[in-house]
Amino acid sequence: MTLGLVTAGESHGPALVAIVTGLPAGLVLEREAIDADLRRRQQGYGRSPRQQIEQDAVEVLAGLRHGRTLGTPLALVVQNRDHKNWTWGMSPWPPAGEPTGKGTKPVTLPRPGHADLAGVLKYGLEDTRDALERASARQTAVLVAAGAVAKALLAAIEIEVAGGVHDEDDLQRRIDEARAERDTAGGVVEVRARGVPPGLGSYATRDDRLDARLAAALMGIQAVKGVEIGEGFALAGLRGSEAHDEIVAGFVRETNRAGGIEAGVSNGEEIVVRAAMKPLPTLMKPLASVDLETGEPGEALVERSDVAAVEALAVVAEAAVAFELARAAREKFGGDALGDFVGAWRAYLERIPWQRTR
Ligand code: EPS
Repeated sequence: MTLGLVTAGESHGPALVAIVTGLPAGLVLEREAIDADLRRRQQGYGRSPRQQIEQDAVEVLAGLRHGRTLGTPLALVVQNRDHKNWTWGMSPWPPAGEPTGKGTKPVTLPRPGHADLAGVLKYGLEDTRDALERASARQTAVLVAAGAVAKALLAAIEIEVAGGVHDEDDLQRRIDEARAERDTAGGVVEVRARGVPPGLGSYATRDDRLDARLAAALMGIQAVKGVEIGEGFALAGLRGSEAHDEIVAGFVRETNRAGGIEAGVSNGEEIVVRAAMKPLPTLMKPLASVDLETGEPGEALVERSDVAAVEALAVVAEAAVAFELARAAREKFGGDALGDFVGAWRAYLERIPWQRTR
């Protein structure tokens, strides 16, 4: 048994949904901790006015009783408050009555950089809204809720995960400049995980490799175009003698250029991963496009959007990394009941001669 996650939900549909499977029974979840992460994701420099409409909060429909997991699938819901403005346009069933509110007219001018064109071609759609609604980064809200659950499981084995913006000062200046020019900006975020013991992930098959799994988890987030583990790309320019982290007493390292992972397995050092976010594709000064209906050149769709969502990505990346680490820990330590999971972790730490230093 391992952790599983499936999400559903459109940006302006009724709600976002996540189902988390494989959680041990007996894990205490705190609603306030989940909602605090949802709030963190909504904050940040450069977000759209949409964030004033939404006040994300988690609802639990299954898998939890009196704040403790039951060992059964956990069903999480985050409502889209904005849906009330889209009830006709985003009605799951054929809408009754005259078109009213937002999303009533088909969008036929795809934005370069968004899912609009690829989605329409791939799925045989006529209205890019049928593609862009699911591709929207709105769905990261429910990933953050699932990540908060994963962080609770990791806390039981003393692992802490924290995400942040890599270069915050520079970011604010770049966002201000982009906004003034009706443009958008991207940036780099970093996630660190402390207390990860050696031995999560495996070199046995490429699907087991922790670095490959973390990279996939980060790449799975909207607008991420690059991932780096530890010193990543910079390592390519170093000599072997400069690049690797020497092993000292206690089987620990004085440097951590590998970012806590060697051969796809955690090595007991802090896990350090970075993700690069491209500038968002909805531009107030739009790029060239072609009308899907007429084939005539035009300008891409302009609609309310963020100037940048890099600070939000830091929270989302933290959630994605936490979920993947929790999944790897569940594989390593098993446990249908939380006590079994924690007991296996304790026994493992007694067996290995590793000294936790960070
Ligand atoms: C997004 C466009 C904006 C963002 C949205 C992601 O939404 P809207 O078109 O409703 O203004 O605000 O992100 C969120 C709603 C969120 O909660 O993060 C997009 O096109 O990806």
